[in-house]
Amino acid sequence: MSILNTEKNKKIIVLGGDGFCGWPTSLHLSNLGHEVVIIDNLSRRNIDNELEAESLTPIKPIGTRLQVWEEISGKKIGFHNINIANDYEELLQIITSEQPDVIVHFAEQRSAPYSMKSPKHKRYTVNNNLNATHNVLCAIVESGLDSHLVHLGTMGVYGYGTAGMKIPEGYLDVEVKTETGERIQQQILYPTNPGSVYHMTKTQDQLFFHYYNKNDSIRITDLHQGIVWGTNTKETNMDERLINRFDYDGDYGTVLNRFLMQAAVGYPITVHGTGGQTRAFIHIQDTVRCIQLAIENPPAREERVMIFNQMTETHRVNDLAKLVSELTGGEIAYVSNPRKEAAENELHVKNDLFLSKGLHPITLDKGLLQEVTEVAKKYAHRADYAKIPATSTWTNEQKPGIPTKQTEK
Ligand code: NAD
Ligand code: USQ
Repeated sequence: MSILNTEKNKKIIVLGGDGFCGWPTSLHLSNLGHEVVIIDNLSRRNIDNELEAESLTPIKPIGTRLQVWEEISGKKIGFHNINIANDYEELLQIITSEQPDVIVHFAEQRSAPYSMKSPKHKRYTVNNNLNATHNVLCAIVESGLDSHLVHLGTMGVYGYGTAGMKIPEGYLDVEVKTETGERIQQQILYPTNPGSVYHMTKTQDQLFFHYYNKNDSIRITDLHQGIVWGTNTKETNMDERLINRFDYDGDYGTVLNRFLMQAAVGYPITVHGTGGQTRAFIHIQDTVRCIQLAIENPPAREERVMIFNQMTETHRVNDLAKLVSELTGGEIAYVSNPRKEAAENELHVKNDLFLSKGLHPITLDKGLLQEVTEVAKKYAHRADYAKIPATSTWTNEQKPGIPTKQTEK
């Protein structure tokens, strides 16, 4: 096994580096002095074409983004357009020639509603996400390198019920009774409970990680991230042409950014059901900082998969709607829930690991909410109101015109 760069500055491949989290992360890591290479097949931009929905912010083509970054920072970011779920030989060739110290893996289909739209979308999400993750692991082993894999997972792997306890960081302490009646303490992967086909792919990623870590001693950090809000970071704010995506449509827009955008353009704030769902949140500026911290604190060889809960706070959807409404004067609309999810849930989460590594969480403050509202107002003329409603439903019963299981006569 070859020994990689032990200097402070590392060679880092960012898979999915053109996306909402990947782009600001690539800039942040480049700005810190790391050598960054992006791999992205631009599938997210193609999905925009498929859905006829664009980012509210006018994102530039990847070539322009990279050229502008070089102009203003003097730093070059490499780019390869390949599909990591299909193009295994190309992926292996890039890893072998680039010899990355770290591979950050964002390259998956990440929308739960998109993953539930139709059988085609379910199958695409499973094929893309599982093959992407497995190909990366397989290529690291085949390359013979000791690259540290940092993967973006989701809080949704746990499900959102907590049985009165704080969700631990990946592993659950259990006590089992042996055949001789002895009681033994063990730690197991926290039982998974996905709420969509997309979330299910992330639970399956966990098993790939467990296996390759056990069998091949791959060093892996899995970041169980909450819902990301905000749009720009220090680096994407440096030039308008570096602007980050802002998804607001019914499939890719996430709840808090949607609420802020809706209020900014005068559209009613769309709370699903009673808004009793509680979820974990993190600001995009903290996302990039957490990835930096994960890279700076790699697991040792032979150490098990390191799992962090990458979130800073939890909120109930209805409370967020009220907060945004108070801040902006926007009206709230309670709409029927297109998803199959608990009407209400409590959520308590441990995030001690990132705090212990030096994260100073950005929490929801009015100034930052105002900042997102300003961005949304600035680009309100680009909004297509027809794309705002969430129309992807979870079951056939919810889909108009689709036959459902017949009851026996
Ligand atoms: P995104 O869709 O904006 O970015 C993903 C990028 O990966 C896109 O640029 C896409 O083109 C690329 N990609 C997808 N499949 C690929 C493939 N097979 N080969 C090459 N490139 C491919 O998503 P995001 O919001 O930046 O999320 C990034 C990661 O973070 C995802 O894995 C997601 O599950 C996780 N995450 C996101 C959030 C959030 O709120 N956005 C929250 C928790 C976790
Ligand atoms: N919701 C509304 N109104 C809306 C949109 C959403 O009430 O207009 C509700 C949903 O019903 C759900 C909650 O808000 O209860 C969160 O929905 P979301 O779309 O913001 O988040 P989710 O589908 O869970 O997915 C997002 C990212 C995904 C990531 C996940 C982290 O798209 O990539 O994995 O957040 S987590 O939620 O912690 O699992």
